[in-house]
Amino acid sequence: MSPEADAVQTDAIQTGAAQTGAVQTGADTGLAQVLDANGKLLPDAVLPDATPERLLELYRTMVLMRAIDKRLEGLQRMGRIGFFGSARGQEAAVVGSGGALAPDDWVFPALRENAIMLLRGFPLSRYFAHMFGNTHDVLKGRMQPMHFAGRQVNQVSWSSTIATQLPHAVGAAYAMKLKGDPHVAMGFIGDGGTSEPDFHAALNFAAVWHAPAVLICQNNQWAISVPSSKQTASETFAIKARAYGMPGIRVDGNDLLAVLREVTAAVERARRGEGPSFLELVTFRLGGHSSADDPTRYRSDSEVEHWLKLCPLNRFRTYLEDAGHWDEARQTALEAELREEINAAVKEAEQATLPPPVSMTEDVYSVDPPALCEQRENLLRELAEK
Ligand SMILES: Cc1ncc(C[n+]2csc(CCOP(=O)(O)OP(=O)(O)O)c2C)c(N)n1
Ligand SMILES: [Mg+2]
Repeated sequence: MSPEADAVQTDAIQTGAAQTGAVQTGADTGLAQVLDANGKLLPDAVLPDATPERLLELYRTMVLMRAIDKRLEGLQRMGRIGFFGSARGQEAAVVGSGGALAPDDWVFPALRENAIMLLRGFPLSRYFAHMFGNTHDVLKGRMQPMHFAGRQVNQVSWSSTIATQLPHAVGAAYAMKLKGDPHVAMGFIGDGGTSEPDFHAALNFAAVWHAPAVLICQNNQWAISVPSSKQTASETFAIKARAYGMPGIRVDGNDLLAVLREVTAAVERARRGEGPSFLELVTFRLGGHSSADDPTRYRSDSEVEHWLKLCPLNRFRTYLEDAGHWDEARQTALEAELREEINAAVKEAEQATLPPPVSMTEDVYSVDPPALCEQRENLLRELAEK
């Protein structure tokens, strides 16, 4: 992707200038949008098929996601949790994608899509339990924080090895097809992950097998310190889908309504047996790569300020207010309600006990091999001697 192409894309998102009358859709070099930079409906905008109640539920999850992000950042800075990866700025891409799923569909996330679990009913207290690795953590404190999983919401744990989640999603989708299971697997990858061999393998197999998979690239402009312009020489990320033989769709990832509309269309295509799709959601990571990163070392303040003006929460809120579904009083009440919910969840998570160290020897074998039994006995003896 040339720097010139980059500039054009940014401009398109900022102004809605790519729109010449009809809203672009289904294109791998255009940009599907519903809202302009300020949250006003574009001329001839095609809205997603969603009730006001559903849109408000999605908005609530976006505000919750932003509030959790802020709280986790503070907890990490105080040393109360060990690691944190922000998704600030990517709320529309995450929630709009998750909003397209049916309850029994599957999610194979990368680092920043965890809020989809909350949208699909995963309890907040268990969400925080994972960040503290306590006894209520479904992963029993064995994973690094931010590697959530939830069987009850069909969300598989992310592996830190980037891009591996895409072949997993495609494999699961193919298995569903073979079994006649009418569900869809959604897999996420970052712009940086597209340079991994797993990206190629996943898209190729998905298309050849005609798997019911929806594969989503969150192009948040950076892969740690590597900008998207240095990640690929392709015109866009979405255009790569052409080479594999599946639709590629490029969407304004800070426009909740556009993401919801386009991802829903891809999910429906997959469910109808029409095969996989690849979507590029154009967005921006407002925070650092993780709590171990200092983004001021490699990117300018003006770039961040540019994207702050395109805040997905503000744009969607303006739309909701214009449609008469939202106002300042409701916003204040929601923020107070979420603060209380988060406070209660953090308190509960910090007060819960940690899993006993010996639990690390459990859950792998139905019958433990002798070597593992010996290690467990040694561990128990050492702990008793302490
Ligand atoms: C296979 C592999 N290579 C390198 C890394 C180190 N690494 C962790 S995150 C990351 C960048 C990921 O960028 P991107 O895919 O754009 O996702 P984002 O973090 O922006 O959401 C890299 C290189 C890794 N985890 N796995
Ligand atoms: Mg990235």
